[in-house]
Amino acid sequence: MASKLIISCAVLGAELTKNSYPSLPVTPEELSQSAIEAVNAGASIIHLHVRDKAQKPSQDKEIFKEVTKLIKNRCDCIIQYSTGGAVGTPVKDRCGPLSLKPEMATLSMGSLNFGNEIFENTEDIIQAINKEIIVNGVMPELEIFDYGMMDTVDRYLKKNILPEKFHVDFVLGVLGGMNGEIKSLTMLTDRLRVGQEWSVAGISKYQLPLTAHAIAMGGHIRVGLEDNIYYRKGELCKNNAQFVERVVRIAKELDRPVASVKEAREILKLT
Ligand code: KMH
Ligand code: ZN
Repeated sequence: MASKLIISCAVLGAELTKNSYPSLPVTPEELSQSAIEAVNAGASIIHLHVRDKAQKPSQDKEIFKEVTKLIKNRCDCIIQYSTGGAVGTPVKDRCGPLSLKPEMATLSMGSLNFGNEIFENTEDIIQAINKEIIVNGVMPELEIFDYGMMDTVDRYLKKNILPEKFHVDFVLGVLGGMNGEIKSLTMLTDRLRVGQEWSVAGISKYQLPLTAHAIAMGGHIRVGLEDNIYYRKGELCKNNAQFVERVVRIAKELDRPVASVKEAREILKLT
């Protein structure tokens, strides 16, 4: 039987600007408010990127600390720091916030074209971030953008490089990565070890169909402005919570109970 549904919300990302989404939450206050609204709507994981005062993507540990404090002051949730940062962020900076020991952090499992840029994750980069994740006792979420990255996961598992416990997230629909067709998702889930918990983050138009399928397949789901700004074609979403609310409604119709934060920690073996 499928576990209860864990909803993650990627509240900001590194690529989006106020030009394309005017009410983008960027300051610590705006970001924490949006995260809290998402949690109140049913999300139990907040995938976090932050911005500096000039609204530029940042891996500044102090900003992560401030946003984390603002969120935790007002609600309990699992906070997952991005180690992807923005395209081109040096690996040392990408690891910067890990010393704050968040419950979770991302670990991208390979390089890919990211629009017209390259999101670089060489073997050295993956292993350097993985090492910092282990040193700080953080649970990684392996970000899979393309099919071959599952081979890297298998190779690392054979070599015993990865921590014992991890979560897997398929990020599908990046321009340069694997598309978000349903058959992409089923090909990827076929590669997982039995019992491995997984989620899917569908970029843009893929978000809604992948949500419905992941819920039915027993996976978990990530939504949020980092991945998609449109509630439906041509209509910008109101905020992060609106996406989470829709996932909760679909899950209810599909008879899949939504996990509380406590239950999410149990499912992910974070406790
Ligand atoms: N901003 C992307 C280049 C992550 O958060 O770990 C990478 C990213 C992945 O967003
Ligand atoms: Zn991210």
